[in-house]
Amino acid sequence: MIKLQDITEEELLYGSLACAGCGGIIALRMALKVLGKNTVLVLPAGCLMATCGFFPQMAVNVPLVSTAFPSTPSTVSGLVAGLKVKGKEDITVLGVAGDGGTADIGLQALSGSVERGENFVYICYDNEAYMNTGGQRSSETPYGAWTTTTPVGRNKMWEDKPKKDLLRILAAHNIPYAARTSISHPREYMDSVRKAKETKGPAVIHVLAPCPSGWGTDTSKTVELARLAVETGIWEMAEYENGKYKVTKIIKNRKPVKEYIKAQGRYRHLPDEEIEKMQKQVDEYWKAMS
Ligand SMILES: Cc1ncc(C[n+]2csc(CCOP(=O)(O)OP(=O)(O)O)c2C)c(N)n1
Ligand code: SF4
Ligand SMILES: [Mg+2]
Repeated sequence: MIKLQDITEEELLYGSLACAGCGGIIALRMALKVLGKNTVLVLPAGCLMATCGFFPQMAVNVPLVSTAFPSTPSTVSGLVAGLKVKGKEDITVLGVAGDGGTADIGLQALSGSVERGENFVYICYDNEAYMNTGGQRSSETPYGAWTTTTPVGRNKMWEDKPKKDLLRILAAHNIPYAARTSISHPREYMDSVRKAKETKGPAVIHVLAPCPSGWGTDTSKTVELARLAVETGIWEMAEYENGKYKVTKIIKNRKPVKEYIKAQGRYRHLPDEEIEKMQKQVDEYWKAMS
Protein backbone atom coordinates (compact mmCIF):
# COMPACT_ATOMS: atom_id res chain seq x y z
CA MET A 1 0.00 0.00 0.00
CA ILE A 2 1.20 3.51 -0.76
CA LYS A 3 2.98 5.40 2.03
CA LEU A 4 2.46 9.09 2.75
CA GLN A 5 6.14 9.73 2.08
CA ASP A 6 5.63 8.50 -1.50
CA ILE A 7 3.29 11.43 -2.14
CA THR A 8 4.60 14.87 -3.00
CA GLU A 9 3.53 17.82 -0.86
CA GLU A 10 3.65 19.95 -3.96
CA GLU A 11 0.28 20.80 -5.49
CA LEU A 12 0.47 19.96 -9.18
CA LEU A 13 -3.19 20.81 -9.80
CA TYR A 14 -4.81 23.92 -8.42
CA GLY A 15 -7.07 26.74 -9.58
CA SER A 16 -9.15 24.77 -12.08
CA LEU A 17 -12.35 26.12 -13.59
CA ALA A 18 -14.32 22.97 -12.73
CA CYS A 19 -17.66 23.00 -10.93
CA ALA A 20 -17.48 22.72 -7.16
CA GLY A 21 -17.39 19.08 -6.10
CA CYS A 22 -16.02 17.76 -9.42
CA GLY A 23 -14.91 14.16 -8.98
CA GLY A 24 -12.68 14.29 -12.06
CA ILE A 25 -10.54 17.04 -10.55
CA ILE A 26 -10.10 15.00 -7.38
CA ALA A 27 -8.99 12.01 -9.48
CA LEU A 28 -6.41 14.02 -11.44
CA ARG A 29 -5.09 15.87 -8.40
CA MET A 30 -4.51 12.64 -6.47
CA ALA A 31 -2.88 10.96 -9.47
CA LEU A 32 -0.40 13.82 -9.94
CA LYS A 33 0.40 13.67 -6.22
CA VAL A 34 1.65 10.12 -6.78
CA LEU A 35 3.26 10.55 -10.18
CA GLY A 36 5.04 13.81 -9.34
CA LYS A 37 6.53 16.46 -11.56
CA ASN A 38 8.34 14.12 -13.91
CA THR A 39 5.12 13.54 -15.81
CA VAL A 40 3.78 14.58 -19.19
CA LEU A 41 0.01 14.78 -19.27
CA VAL A 42 -2.20 14.19 -22.31
CA LEU A 43 -5.81 15.39 -22.20
CA PRO A 44 -8.44 15.22 -24.94
CA ALA A 45 -11.63 17.25 -25.22
CA GLY A 46 -13.64 16.72 -22.07
CA CYS A 47 -14.23 18.46 -18.75
CA LEU A 48 -10.67 18.13 -17.47
CA MET A 49 -9.22 19.72 -20.59
CA ALA A 50 -11.83 22.46 -20.54
CA THR A 51 -11.27 23.26 -16.87
CA CYS A 52 -7.51 22.69 -16.44
CA GLY A 53 -5.94 22.97 -19.85
CA PHE A 54 -6.36 26.42 -21.36
CA PHE A 55 -3.41 28.80 -21.46
CA PRO A 56 -2.90 31.13 -19.60
CA GLN A 57 -5.19 29.67 -16.92
CA MET A 58 -3.61 26.21 -16.85
CA ALA A 59 -4.37 24.49 -13.59
CA VAL A 60 -1.77 21.74 -13.98
CA ASN A 61 1.85 22.26 -13.17
CA VAL A 62 3.23 19.58 -15.52
CA PRO A 63 3.69 19.72 -19.31
CA LEU A 64 0.34 19.19 -21.02
CA VAL A 65 -0.45 18.03 -24.54
CA SER A 66 -3.99 18.71 -25.68
CA THR A 67 -5.22 16.20 -28.21
CA ALA A 68 -8.31 15.31 -30.24
CA PHE A 69 -11.20 13.45 -28.61
CA PRO A 70 -10.40 9.94 -29.96
CA SER A 71 -6.61 10.27 -29.80
CA THR A 72 -5.38 10.23 -26.20
CA PRO A 73 -3.76 6.76 -26.43
CA SER A 74 -2.23 7.55 -29.86
CA THR A 75 -0.75 10.79 -28.55
CA VAL A 76 0.54 8.91 -25.53
CA SER A 77 2.16 6.34 -27.88
CA GLY A 78 3.86 9.12 -29.86
CA LEU A 79 5.23 10.73 -26.70
CA VAL A 80 6.50 7.41 -25.35
CA ALA A 81 8.32 6.77 -28.65
CA GLY A 82 9.73 10.33 -28.79
CA LEU A 83 11.00 10.25 -25.21
CA LYS A 84 12.60 6.85 -25.86
CA VAL A 85 14.53 8.26 -28.82
CA LYS A 86 15.69 11.14 -26.63
CA GLY A 87 16.77 8.71 -23.88
CA LYS A 88 14.28 10.19 -21.40
CA GLU A 89 12.51 7.02 -20.36
CA ASP A 90 12.23 8.07 -16.70
CA ILE A 91 9.36 10.42 -17.57
CA THR A 92 5.84 9.10 -16.95
CA VAL A 93 3.52 9.61 -19.88
CA LEU A 94 0.01 9.95 -18.46
CA GLY A 95 -3.13 9.92 -20.58
CA VAL A 96 -6.32 11.02 -18.84
CA ALA A 97 -9.69 10.89 -20.56
CA GLY A 98 -13.35 10.72 -19.64
CA ASP A 99 -15.67 7.76 -20.07
CA GLY A 100 -16.73 9.01 -23.50
CA GLY A 101 -13.13 9.61 -24.56
CA THR A 102 -12.14 6.15 -23.34
CA ALA A 103 -14.95 3.60 -23.57
CA ASP A 104 -16.50 5.06 -26.74
CA ILE A 105 -14.47 7.19 -29.11
CA GLY A 106 -10.99 6.38 -27.77
CA LEU A 107 -11.42 2.63 -27.33
CA GLN A 108 -9.82 1.62 -30.62
CA ALA A 109 -6.71 3.71 -29.96
CA LEU A 110 -6.54 2.43 -26.38
CA SER A 111 -6.77 -1.16 -27.57
CA GLY A 112 -3.93 -0.50 -30.03
CA SER A 113 -1.54 1.03 -27.53
CA VAL A 114 -2.27 -1.65 -24.94
CA GLU A 115 -1.73 -4.38 -27.54
CA ARG A 116 1.58 -2.79 -28.58
CA GLY A 117 2.70 -3.04 -24.97
CA GLU A 118 3.83 0.57 -24.67
CA ASN A 119 4.94 1.93 -21.34
CA PHE A 120 2.35 4.44 -20.12
CA VAL A 121 -0.22 5.22 -17.45
CA TYR A 122 -3.79 5.92 -18.50
CA ILE A 123 -6.66 7.03 -16.28
CA CYS A 124 -10.30 7.04 -17.30
CA TYR A 125 -12.27 9.32 -14.94
CA ASP A 126 -15.81 8.07 -15.18
CA ASN A 127 -18.58 10.61 -14.62
CA GLU A 128 -20.90 8.34 -16.61
CA ALA A 129 -21.80 10.82 -19.37
CA TYR A 130 -20.43 13.30 -21.93
CA MET A 131 -20.39 16.13 -19.44
CA ASN A 132 -18.39 18.75 -21.28
CA THR A 133 -21.03 18.90 -24.01
CA GLY A 134 -23.99 19.06 -21.67
CA GLY A 135 -24.54 15.53 -20.40
CA GLN A 136 -25.24 13.09 -23.24
CA ARG A 137 -25.14 9.35 -22.55
CA SER A 138 -21.99 7.32 -23.03
CA SER A 139 -21.51 3.57 -23.00
CA GLU A 140 -20.59 4.02 -19.31
CA THR A 141 -23.93 5.61 -18.41
CA PRO A 142 -25.57 3.16 -16.01
CA TYR A 143 -28.96 1.53 -16.41
CA GLY A 144 -31.85 3.75 -15.38
CA ALA A 145 -30.06 7.10 -15.55
CA TRP A 146 -31.42 10.27 -17.08
CA THR A 147 -29.13 12.09 -19.51
CA THR A 148 -29.98 14.63 -22.20
CA THR A 149 -30.05 11.81 -24.77
CA THR A 150 -31.89 9.37 -22.50
CA PRO A 151 -34.61 11.81 -21.47
CA VAL A 152 -37.48 11.19 -19.15
CA GLY A 153 -40.66 13.12 -19.85
CA ARG A 154 -43.97 11.82 -21.10
CA ASN A 155 -41.96 9.00 -22.65
CA LYS A 156 -39.67 7.27 -20.22
CA MET A 157 -36.54 6.73 -22.26
CA TRP A 158 -34.01 6.40 -19.47
CA GLU A 159 -30.78 4.55 -20.21
CA ASP A 160 -31.74 0.95 -20.86
CA LYS A 161 -28.32 -0.69 -21.16
CA PRO A 162 -25.76 -1.63 -18.53
CA LYS A 163 -22.30 -0.05 -18.35
CA LYS A 164 -19.55 -1.27 -20.65
CA ASP A 165 -17.11 -3.33 -18.55
CA LEU A 166 -13.84 -1.54 -19.25
CA LEU A 167 -11.78 -3.60 -16.80
CA ARG A 168 -12.78 -6.90 -18.40
CA ILE A 169 -12.17 -5.43 -21.87
CA LEU A 170 -8.63 -4.58 -20.74
CA ALA A 171 -8.27 -7.99 -19.11
CA ALA A 172 -9.13 -9.54 -22.47
CA HIS A 173 -6.01 -7.75 -23.80
CA ASN A 174 -4.03 -9.42 -21.03
CA ILE A 175 -2.82 -5.96 -20.00
CA PRO A 176 0.03 -6.01 -17.41
CA TYR A 177 -1.98 -3.88 -14.96
CA ALA A 178 -5.50 -2.46 -14.82
CA ALA A 179 -7.71 -1.37 -11.94
CA ARG A 180 -11.26 -0.33 -11.25
CA THR A 181 -11.28 2.03 -8.31
CA SER A 182 -12.97 5.09 -6.84
CA ILE A 183 -12.06 8.57 -5.61
CA SER A 184 -13.81 7.66 -2.35
CA HIS A 185 -10.92 5.32 -1.50
CA PRO A 186 -7.85 7.58 -1.83
CA ARG A 187 -5.27 5.11 -0.52
CA GLU A 188 -6.49 2.31 -2.79
CA TYR A 189 -6.76 4.67 -5.75
CA MET A 190 -3.34 6.24 -5.21
CA ASP A 191 -1.86 2.79 -4.70
CA SER A 192 -3.24 1.80 -8.10
CA VAL A 193 -1.56 4.87 -9.59
CA ARG A 194 1.71 3.86 -7.91
CA LYS A 195 1.40 0.32 -9.27
CA ALA A 196 0.58 1.73 -12.71
CA LYS A 197 3.69 3.89 -12.62
CA GLU A 198 5.86 0.94 -11.60
CA THR A 199 4.42 -1.35 -14.27
CA LYS A 200 6.67 -1.90 -17.28
CA GLY A 201 4.15 -1.62 -20.05
CA PRO A 202 0.62 -0.29 -20.31
CA ALA A 203 -1.38 0.34 -17.14
CA VAL A 204 -4.95 1.60 -17.12
CA ILE A 205 -7.06 2.82 -14.21
CA HIS A 206 -10.84 3.23 -14.37
CA VAL A 207 -11.89 5.54 -11.54
CA LEU A 208 -15.40 6.47 -10.49
CA ALA A 209 -15.60 10.27 -10.40
CA PRO A 210 -19.08 11.63 -9.64
CA CYS A 211 -20.26 14.81 -11.32
CA PRO A 212 -22.72 16.87 -9.24
CA SER A 213 -23.94 18.76 -12.32
CA GLY A 214 -24.84 15.65 -14.30
CA TRP A 215 -25.91 13.44 -11.42
CA GLY A 216 -28.15 15.99 -9.76
CA THR A 217 -26.35 15.85 -6.43
CA ASP A 218 -25.11 18.32 -3.87
CA THR A 219 -21.53 19.50 -4.48
CA SER A 220 -20.58 18.42 -0.95
CA LYS A 221 -21.68 14.81 -1.56
CA THR A 222 -19.24 13.75 -4.29
CA VAL A 223 -16.95 11.58 -2.18
CA GLU A 224 -19.81 10.24 -0.05
CA LEU A 225 -21.68 9.18 -3.17
CA ALA A 226 -18.66 7.46 -4.69
CA ARG A 227 -18.25 5.57 -1.40
CA LEU A 228 -21.91 4.58 -1.47
CA ALA A 229 -21.46 3.18 -4.98
CA VAL A 230 -18.80 0.85 -3.53
CA GLU A 231 -20.70 0.05 -0.33
CA THR A 232 -23.89 -0.88 -2.18
CA GLY A 233 -21.93 -3.18 -4.49
CA ILE A 234 -22.83 -1.16 -7.58
CA TRP A 235 -19.17 -0.28 -8.17
CA GLU A 236 -16.79 -3.19 -7.79
CA MET A 237 -13.22 -2.34 -6.80
CA ALA A 238 -11.01 -4.76 -8.71
CA GLU A 239 -7.65 -5.26 -10.39
CA TYR A 240 -6.28 -7.27 -13.25
CA GLU A 241 -2.65 -8.15 -12.68
CA ASN A 242 -0.38 -11.03 -13.71
CA GLY A 243 -3.20 -12.50 -15.75
CA LYS A 244 -5.64 -12.59 -12.83
CA TYR A 245 -8.85 -10.69 -12.08
CA LYS A 246 -9.12 -9.90 -8.39
CA VAL A 247 -11.82 -8.14 -6.37
CA THR A 248 -9.92 -5.76 -4.10
CA LYS A 249 -12.68 -4.74 -1.71
CA ILE A 250 -15.25 -7.21 -0.45
CA ILE A 251 -18.15 -5.45 1.24
CA LYS A 252 -19.54 -7.77 3.93
CA ASN A 253 -22.85 -6.02 4.62
CA ARG A 254 -23.78 -4.24 1.43
CA LYS A 255 -26.03 -1.18 1.82
CA PRO A 256 -29.28 -1.19 -0.17
CA VAL A 257 -28.92 0.00 -3.77
CA LYS A 258 -31.91 2.27 -3.09
CA GLU A 259 -29.74 4.49 -0.85
CA TYR A 260 -27.44 5.27 -3.76
CA ILE A 261 -30.22 5.71 -6.32
CA LYS A 262 -32.44 7.93 -4.16
CA ALA A 263 -29.53 10.28 -3.46
CA GLN A 264 -29.34 11.36 -7.13
CA GLY A 265 -31.53 13.54 -9.31
CA ARG A 266 -30.63 11.57 -12.44
CA TYR A 267 -32.63 8.61 -11.10
CA ARG A 268 -35.57 10.66 -9.73
CA HIS A 269 -38.04 9.13 -12.23
CA LEU A 270 -37.20 5.49 -11.46
CA PRO A 271 -40.14 3.48 -10.09
CA ASP A 272 -39.51 1.23 -7.09
CA GLU A 273 -39.80 -1.95 -9.17
CA GLU A 274 -36.86 -0.77 -11.33
CA ILE A 275 -34.77 -0.17 -8.21
CA GLU A 276 -35.71 -3.64 -6.96
CA LYS A 277 -34.61 -5.03 -10.33
CA MET A 278 -31.27 -3.27 -9.94
CA GLN A 279 -30.89 -4.65 -6.42
CA LYS A 280 -31.51 -8.16 -7.72
CA GLN A 281 -28.89 -7.73 -10.43
CA VAL A 282 -26.32 -6.50 -7.91
CA ASP A 283 -27.10 -9.42 -5.56
CA GLU A 284 -26.81 -11.93 -8.41
CA TYR A 285 -23.49 -10.44 -9.52
CA TRP A 286 -21.93 -10.73 -6.07
CA LYS A 287 -23.32 -14.23 -5.60
CA ALA A 288 -21.65 -15.26 -8.86
CA MET A 289 -18.39 -13.62 -7.77
CA SER A 290 -18.26 -15.29 -4.37
C1 LIG B 1 -14.42 13.99 -32.67
C2 LIG B 1 -15.17 14.79 -31.65
N1 LIG B 1 -16.47 14.52 -31.42
C3 LIG B 1 -17.16 15.22 -30.51
C4 LIG B 1 -16.53 16.23 -29.83
C5 LIG B 1 -17.33 17.05 -28.82
N2 LIG B 1 -16.99 16.72 -27.47
C6 LIG B 1 -16.07 17.40 -26.77
S1 LIG B 1 -15.92 16.90 -25.18
C7 LIG B 1 -17.14 15.76 -25.40
C8 LIG B 1 -17.61 14.90 -24.26
C9 LIG B 1 -16.53 14.23 -23.51
O1 LIG B 1 -17.06 13.25 -22.65
P1 LIG B 1 -16.11 12.44 -21.72
O2 LIG B 1 -14.99 11.89 -22.49
O3 LIG B 1 -16.93 11.49 -20.94
O4 LIG B 1 -15.49 13.57 -20.77
P2 LIG B 1 -16.30 14.57 -19.80
O5 LIG B 1 -16.68 15.75 -20.64
O6 LIG B 1 -17.47 13.83 -19.27
O7 LIG B 1 -15.32 14.95 -18.76
C10 LIG B 1 -17.63 15.77 -26.72
C11 LIG B 1 -18.73 14.92 -27.24
C12 LIG B 1 -15.18 16.51 -30.11
N3 LIG B 1 -14.48 17.45 -29.43
N4 LIG B 1 -14.51 15.79 -31.02
S1 SF4 C 1 -19.75 19.11 -15.39
FE1 SF4 C 1 -19.19 17.49 -13.94
S2 SF4 C 1 -17.28 16.57 -14.70
FE2 SF4 C 1 -17.60 18.59 -15.71
S3 SF4 C 1 -16.45 20.07 -14.47
FE3 SF4 C 1 -18.55 20.06 -13.73
S4 SF4 C 1 -18.58 18.52 -12.05
FE4 SF4 C 1 -16.71 18.20 -13.24
MG1 LIG D 1 -17.69 11.73 -19.01
